[in-house]
Amino acid sequence: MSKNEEQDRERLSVSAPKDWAAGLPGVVHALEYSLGQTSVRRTALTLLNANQAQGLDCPGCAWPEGPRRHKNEYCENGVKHITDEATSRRVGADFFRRHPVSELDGKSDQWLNQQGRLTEPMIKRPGSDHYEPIGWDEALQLVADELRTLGDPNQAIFYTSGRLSNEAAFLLQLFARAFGTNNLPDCSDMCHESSGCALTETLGVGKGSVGLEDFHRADLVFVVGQNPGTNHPRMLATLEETKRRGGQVIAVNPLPEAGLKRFKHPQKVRGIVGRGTRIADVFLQIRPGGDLALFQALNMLLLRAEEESPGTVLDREFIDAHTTGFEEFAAHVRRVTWPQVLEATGLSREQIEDVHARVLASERIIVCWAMGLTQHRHGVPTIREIVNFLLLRGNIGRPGAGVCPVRGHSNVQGDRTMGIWEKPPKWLLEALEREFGFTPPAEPGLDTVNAIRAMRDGRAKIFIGVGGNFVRATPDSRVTERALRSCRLTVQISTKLNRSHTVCGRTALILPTLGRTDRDVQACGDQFVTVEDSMSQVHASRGRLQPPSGTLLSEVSIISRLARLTLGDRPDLPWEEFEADYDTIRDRIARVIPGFEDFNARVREPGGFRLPNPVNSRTFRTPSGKAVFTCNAFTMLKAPKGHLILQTLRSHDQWNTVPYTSHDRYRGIRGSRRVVLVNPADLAELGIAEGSTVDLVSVWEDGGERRAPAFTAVPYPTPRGSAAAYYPETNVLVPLDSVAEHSNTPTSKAVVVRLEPAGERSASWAG
Ligand SMILES: Nc1nc2c(c(=O)[nH]1)N[C@H]1C(S)=C(S)[C@@H](COP(=O)(O)OP(=O)(O)OC[C@H]3O[C@@H](n4cnc5c(=O)[nH]c(N)nc54)[C@H](O)[C@@H]3O)O[C@H]1N2
Ligand SMILES: Nc1nc2c(c(=O)[nH]1)N[C@H]1C(S)=C(S)[C@@H](COP(=O)(O)OP(=O)(O)OC[C@H]3O[C@@H](n4cnc5c(=O)[nH]c(N)nc54)[C@H](O)[C@@H]3O)O[C@H]1N2
Ligand SMILES: [Mo]
Repeated sequence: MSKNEEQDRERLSVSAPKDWAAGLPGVVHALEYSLGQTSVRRTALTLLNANQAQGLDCPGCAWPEGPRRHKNEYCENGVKHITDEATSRRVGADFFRRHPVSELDGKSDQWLNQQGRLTEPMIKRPGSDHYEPIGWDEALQLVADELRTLGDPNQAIFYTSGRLSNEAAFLLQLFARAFGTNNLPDCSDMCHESSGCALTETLGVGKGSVGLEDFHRADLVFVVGQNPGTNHPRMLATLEETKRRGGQVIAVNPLPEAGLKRFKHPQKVRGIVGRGTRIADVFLQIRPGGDLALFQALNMLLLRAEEESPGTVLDREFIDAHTTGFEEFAAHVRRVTWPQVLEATGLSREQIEDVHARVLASERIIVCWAMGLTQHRHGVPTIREIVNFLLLRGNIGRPGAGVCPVRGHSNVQGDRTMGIWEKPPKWLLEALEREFGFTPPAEPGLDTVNAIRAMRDGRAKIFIGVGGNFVRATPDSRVTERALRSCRLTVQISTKLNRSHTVCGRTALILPTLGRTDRDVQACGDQFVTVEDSMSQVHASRGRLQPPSGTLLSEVSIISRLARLTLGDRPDLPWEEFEADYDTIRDRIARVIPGFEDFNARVREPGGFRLPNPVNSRTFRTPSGKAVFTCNAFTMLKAPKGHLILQTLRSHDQWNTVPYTSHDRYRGIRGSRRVVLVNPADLAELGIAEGSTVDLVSVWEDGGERRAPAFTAVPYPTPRGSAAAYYPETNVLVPLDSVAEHSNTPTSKAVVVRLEPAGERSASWAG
């Protein structure tokens, strides 16, 4: 725990959780944060450009913008996120002269981020405790030389975060593969990888199938394991539209999140002065990890209903024509029993039967989900069971129905489309070979968890991060820190200072880059980049702000120059041309990636274009050519006596690893992030006083002790036996080997912990 965090804790105050989201306070809080970061003029310029057809893609989340954009198409958290990048504060050579790395390492994540935008390349040489300035040419030559001296290209790791544009992502995977490795881990490994796995296996495409217009037609929308009021605020406007057109919403979550209850549209008069729209018609307060059991119960009820009135419940025509595995699945799910389901979900039979009745009454159903499903050991089976649920009544490949994994980073989906993947499909390798004339490596590379293992064990020696904050986003912080520190070289291509700059290899480089909001001018003039949102819409993004310093290079420039220095001049790989004119990159993408034909022309249309999802024409690219019913073993999470299942989640005032303030307005928490939310009955049973200080200690089969010290125990309406605390402070508790089956995603939503009393009551505790 850093000094700042300790001080933060002294100011904790707690009030009742809110039961509505957004409205006027949302706008006020957003502008407050923004004006604390930059001038009125820069704020106005940035916000007017956000999510407009020819403007900037808001990097706040991956929810689509839709064709009819509001003049102020932004949300509170989008505003905070954009202005955090557009800040007027700067971190240059002088800053690093004043602050040695060891001192910066003691600062909180929030403090590091608040220092401002990085302005010049910096190097920390072996044995030194200071970053010092270095020229671009020298810095990139150093990285190229280090890469070339590796015994094996697979000793290098190229990490990306979903902020990367399509153009930069395409070049990065091209560079890594021309260099000879598929070591392309990305933040998706910790995020929606479970969705990708489950959907590819069952439907043939690892992406969502619905578009915004489907939400206008749906009769029933499930919002499972997701906190849209904080993490996808614009989704609430979409759900409000579903409701206005007569649809219903069912929310499934262990926590009564404010945005799931009521929404006040911040850009509509009724949202400012009215009571707002009730979002969830039904709220199922499920036990952590109980979703698989819930959907199995619903599937079991559908099968029974069909037996009672044959030909009226299931879509037999669809099942017969388009699916495989129905009989085995049906036999499997019929064996699920009520006592199991009730224990796993913590729900009552009446609640589940009520939802079943609503399902029967609904022609068109969408299921949305996010981290509450993917970051569980059985995340992949849970999502497969949701696919079973939709297949039963033909809710796939029809308007108003389908799957909707709600992505996080604004271009995390696009990066995968561009080939950022450690397991490249055969078609991609063949297409790259055809286009560029070299044979890319075929053996799979390292994902995030395996990259940490490889660095820990000395098998990987160079880490290059293009965006993101690897050391804080990943599990088992102490292990990951040691892994990074053991590298020969770590390179971070970043916009802002973060912990991955202070936990670094023997030699470390910070390469500052342009952000989404910045104007990007290259030899051939002004450039724009492109991104793909959660619903496969590909569109342009153009920054308009004066960059924070004249020396910044774009991600495309940095990757192109590094590739050229590493691989030497090769006629098949014209890096200088790519850097000068991003159209030339898009021409290559058009020839390599299916669906991008005529890319340069189509992306210049207002709003861009939508990549076709074959699922919507009931074409399933699975080995059998059909959608697949699966049998998923019944799973239940249960902590041993005296322990709790801890989920690690986001507050309302953070963006992933970067806390903006220490408040979490909707949950009624102010002044500290070191809180653990626990059911009051559990606190009583464990003999822990409300407001007392506890250490969180995670319990894992390797017997090792993982401890997050000094959290205040706050009573909160979370299901019995479970608890919640913020990420990334609690990543230290997530064991590296505790991962989801198939997807290798860390199980950040289910860490078995015990609470150890650690001393006095927090001074400011007021109950
Ligand atoms: N403002 C803001 N916006 C963001 C982000 C941000 O940090 N800040 N991050 C972006 C990114 S990268 C992502 S991936 C998304 C994340 O968006 P979310 O998935 O909404 O993020 P989390 O805070 O992890 O919240 C997980 C939710 O799942 C619930 N949950 C936990 N366990 C279970 C369970 O077992 N079952 C069910 N049904 N629910 C469960 C939690 O109570 C919580 O409401 O948001 C994106 N948007
Ligand atoms: N315990 C726990 N761990 C989790 C999660 C959880 O719920 N619980 N969630 C996981 C999820 S869903 C995700 S997506 C990951 C997030 O993992 P990451 O994507 O690695 O982390 P971020 O916090 O988004 O990265 C923030 C940093 O990105 C840099 N940055 C911002 N914009 C740009 C840009 O335009 N270009 C470049 N080059 N750099 C930029 C800035 O320097 C900033 O400090 O964390 C995962 N980790
Ligand atoms: Mo994410």
